[in-house]
Amino acid sequence: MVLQAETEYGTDPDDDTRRSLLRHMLVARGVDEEARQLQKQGALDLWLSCQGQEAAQVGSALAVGPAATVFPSYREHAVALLRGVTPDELVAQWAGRTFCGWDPRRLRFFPYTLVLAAQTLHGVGYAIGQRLQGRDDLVVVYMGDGATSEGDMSEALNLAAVESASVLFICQNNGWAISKPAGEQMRTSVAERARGFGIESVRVPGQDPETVFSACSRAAAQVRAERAPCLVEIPVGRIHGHSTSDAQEVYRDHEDIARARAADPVTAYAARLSGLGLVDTAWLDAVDAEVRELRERLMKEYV
Ligand SMILES: Cc1ncc(C[n+]2csc(CCOP(=O)(O)OP(=O)(O)O)c2C)c(N)n1
Ligand SMILES: [Mg+2]
Repeated sequence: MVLQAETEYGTDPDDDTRRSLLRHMLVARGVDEEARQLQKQGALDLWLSCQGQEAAQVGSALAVGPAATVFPSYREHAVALLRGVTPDELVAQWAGRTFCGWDPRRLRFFPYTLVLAAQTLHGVGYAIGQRLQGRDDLVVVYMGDGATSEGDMSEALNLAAVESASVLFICQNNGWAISKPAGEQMRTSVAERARGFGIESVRVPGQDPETVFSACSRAAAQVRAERAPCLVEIPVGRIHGHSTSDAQEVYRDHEDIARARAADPVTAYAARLSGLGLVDTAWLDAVDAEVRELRERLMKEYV
C-alpha cells in the first residue's frame, strides 16, 4: 500500500501553525545566513547551508511533534532550532568549540552525523530498543539523497521493515551529493526504493511548508498507529554550494542555481501569508527584530 496522494492529506495546518511555520523558517534563514557570513570572516571552520530546504525541515519538524526523537544528518539547522537548540549551540561545533553542543536526550535531537547514513541505523536501533523497553515513541531519521546510496541506508530500511520499527524516514532530496547529481545516483525515486523494502512511502514537493506538514503529519500518524516504518521523500532546492568550501558554479548549471534561488521557499511563503492577510507588517517586523537580535548575539560571540 502507498500513502495517499498529495491532495488527499487530511491534516492541514491551522492559521497559528501557518504563522509558526513561517516564523521558524525566517529564524532558520537568518541564523543560517549569519553562520555563512561568520565562516567567510574565518570565525567558523565550515558551514553547510540549509537555504532552500527550510520548508521541508520546518514543515516536517512541526508535524512530527516534540515527543518524536530525531536523528539528523548534518544540515538540519531549521529542525535543530525548532527543537530548542540555540543558535550558539548550533554554531559552536562548526567553530571547533564542542563535539555536539546540545543535550541530545533533553531535546530528543541527536548529534549531527557526518558519516553518511550512519544515523539511519542508529535511529532504527533506537526504535527497536525503545520497544524492548516498553516505549514506542516515534523516531524520525533525516538523510539526503546522496546518503541513500550508502549500504547503511539499505540495511536500515530492511531492518526497519522486518522489525516493524516505528521510524519515519525523511529524505531531503536536494538533487546533489556535493557535485554528483541525483540522476547519476539512482534510477528510481527514493520513495519507490523504500516500497521495494516493504515500506510505505510518498514523495511530496518541498517548496511549500504546508504540503510537507500535511504529508508528514499523516505519515507520522500512520507510523504511530501501525507501528511500522514510513518514508517521505521531499525534493528541495539547494541555493548555495554543498558547503562553504564548495564552489558550485564550477559544476552546476547557472540556470539551475538561478531556478533554486527563484523558488526560495522562505520568501514565497512570507509573500503567501501576507497576501492572505495572515501576517501583517507589524508581525513581520517583530520576527525581523527577533532574527536581528539572534544574529547580533552570534556576531558578538564569534567575531
Ligand atoms: C560514509 C561517507 N562517505 C562520504 C562522505 C563525504 N560526503 C560528505 S557529504 C557528501 C554528499 C552527501 O549528499 P546528500 O546525502 O545528498 O546530502 P546533502 O549534503 O546534499 O544534504 C559526501 C559524499 C561522508 N561524509 N561519509
Ligand atoms: Mg543531497
